[in-house]
Amino acid sequence: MSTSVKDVKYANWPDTYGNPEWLIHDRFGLFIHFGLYAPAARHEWFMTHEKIHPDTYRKYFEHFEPDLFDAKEWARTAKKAGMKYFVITTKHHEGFALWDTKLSDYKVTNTPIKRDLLREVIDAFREEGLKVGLYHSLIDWHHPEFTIDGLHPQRDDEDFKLENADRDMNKYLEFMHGQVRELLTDYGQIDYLWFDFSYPHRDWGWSKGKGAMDWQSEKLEEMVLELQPNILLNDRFDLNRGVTTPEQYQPNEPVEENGLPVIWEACQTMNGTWGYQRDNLDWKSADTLLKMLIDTVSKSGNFLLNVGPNGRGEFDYRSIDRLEAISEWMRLHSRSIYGATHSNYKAPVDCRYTQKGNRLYLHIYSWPFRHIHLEGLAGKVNYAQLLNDASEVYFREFDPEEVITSTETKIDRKAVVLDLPVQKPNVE
Ligand code: JFZ
Repeated sequence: MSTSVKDVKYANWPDTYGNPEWLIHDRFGLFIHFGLYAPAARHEWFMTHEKIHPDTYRKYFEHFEPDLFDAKEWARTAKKAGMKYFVITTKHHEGFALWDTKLSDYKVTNTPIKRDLLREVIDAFREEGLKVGLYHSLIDWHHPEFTIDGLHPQRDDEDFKLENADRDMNKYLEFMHGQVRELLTDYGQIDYLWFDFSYPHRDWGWSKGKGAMDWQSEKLEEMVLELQPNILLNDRFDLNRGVTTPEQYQPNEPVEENGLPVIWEACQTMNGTWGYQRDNLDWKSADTLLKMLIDTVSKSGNFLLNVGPNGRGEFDYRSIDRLEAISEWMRLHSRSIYGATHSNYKAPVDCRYTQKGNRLYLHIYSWPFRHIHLEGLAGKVNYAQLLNDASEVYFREFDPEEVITSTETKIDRKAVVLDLPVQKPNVE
């Protein structure tokens, strides 16, 4: 018996949103960025970086043919890696719809692949028991009514100011809200909606950034909750509520606001880019990624790890290598991840604690020592073992404050499980 998170008050969680218990429990998800930027293979922002006009960009639409795409394979890979939910780009800033939308011709079913790939992904992941999350870009560089701002690929076109005078954001909003309505109507239960993103404070002089007023976020939120009352939302549509999503950085401690915990999710890349980037050499090691996952859970956060499938629709071998290493670690250590939170005990140098009831998991990032001193645990440890093989770990009390665990084994990245006689129910 654990106390339900329904009873916990979170600073960023309104009663009107769905119950976030599953998200907080599951901790680990797969982010997928898949669109026309996959065959271009040079970052999902290249349209803006290279100032490519939508007419020129169209060639990627005409050549989009991920013939090796296999949603079931993606889903199996994610499940094996211990991921319990996923979030996929339905439309990124480029404006291309990965589903058979009725509101635009710029959609996957009009490309050579001709299939509703989003539906295949949702069906396959659901089948494997993962919760369904949809990423949807508020920004749209393809739609002719979306006003050109400083992030737009056409920002330097000679006549952009004239063009803006002709652009009507209200028409874009009708389209954008309509597409969100489709996504939340035609694909069964959607567990998580991940909007991206708002930048109201940006000001380029000739144009301003966009936020809640520009997206009509209140109205959007109302529609979303009406269509999917149990849905979870992130906070990037600028209403100061919903899952907060620090991007490509790790907070220093559990996130709090006004003394209340905040539901947060670190979204992280494997190589610094979200869309597939062939020539990227910036790959994090599997070890680093696992440390990031552990670090996140040790601060009561979620970890959303990205994969950018390539233009043939496959996870590239460098992503697969990492996911396989993560799978093996998770097979042996996921008990220290699912349902775990931060601990109030202070972890030793280069270690992290995660805790679940009276189980304290000591994650040792590297093993430079023979002994590890655990502050504040004297008289509190009943039993200690390695998590990977349940082998006993020797410990003794050192002074009134500390416990020492000691082992000759090389236990890099392994967790030591400490059983504490705390009068809390064991929720494992
Ligand atoms: C956004 C996208 O632009 C990017 O392509 C990717 O999809 C990522 C997950 O989200 O990037 C952002 C959004 C917001 C911030 C930074 C990057 N931010 O608020 O600092």
